[in-house]
Amino acid sequence: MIKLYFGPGACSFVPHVGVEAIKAATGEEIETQMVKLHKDEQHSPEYLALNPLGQVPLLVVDGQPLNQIVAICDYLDRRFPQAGLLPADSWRRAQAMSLFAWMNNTVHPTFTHIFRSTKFAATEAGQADVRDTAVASFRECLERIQTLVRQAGPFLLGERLSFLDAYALTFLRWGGLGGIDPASLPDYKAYVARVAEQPPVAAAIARERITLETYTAK
Ligand SMILES: N[C@@H](CCC(=O)N[C@@H](CS)C(=O)NCC(=O)O)C(=O)O
Repeated sequence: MIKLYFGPGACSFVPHVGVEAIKAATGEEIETQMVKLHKDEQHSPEYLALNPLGQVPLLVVDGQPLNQIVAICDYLDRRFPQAGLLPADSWRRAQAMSLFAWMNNTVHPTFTHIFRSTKFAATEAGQADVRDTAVASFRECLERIQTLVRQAGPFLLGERLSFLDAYALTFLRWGGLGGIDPASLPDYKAYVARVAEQPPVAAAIARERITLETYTAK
């Protein structure tokens, strides 16, 4: 039995899209369980027993927990290659993992500095500085993704939807929350609209009850 724990709008959206794609491609029953991050459910004793890091996503396979997006997605792809969520060819897979690793180890933590600046500076002025610096870095990351989107098509890895598209969609949503107007990244915005229309992505968006419009002009 497989179960994915996710937080609405969080990075767990990446394996969540994968789970929906796998269900559609194979008919496999995979359970999804919402963790309300704003209610701190990720720090409940029951959840911490499964994931001592107190984070989503978490995949539980026959009672065994697995954390970390890249590991979860690699496992899902190897177990259900029919869903085609990562390339099968060794070189193309390595290139995909290279981009996936950058998203996970650079873009994602940059946003953490915007969203959780209190973790990175003690004073309000310091936190504002961390936030402003991180917004500028995050914008550079989004611009790199927009360049990659322009070179690729219709999806980041070409013809097939992959985990990377779900991550890219999540980053543009987060950018909106951080004050980055998606209209200033028009090709990225159009690509995300295209990604959101794909049935597994639309299913995950509906299950998480999230919208793409997160930006509000100041
Ligand atoms: N390195 C982890 C990062 C996971 C992560 O940052 N999860 C965030 C949501 S995007 C979380 O659960 N935050 C809850 C908290 O920090 O309390 C991974 O790749 O899975």
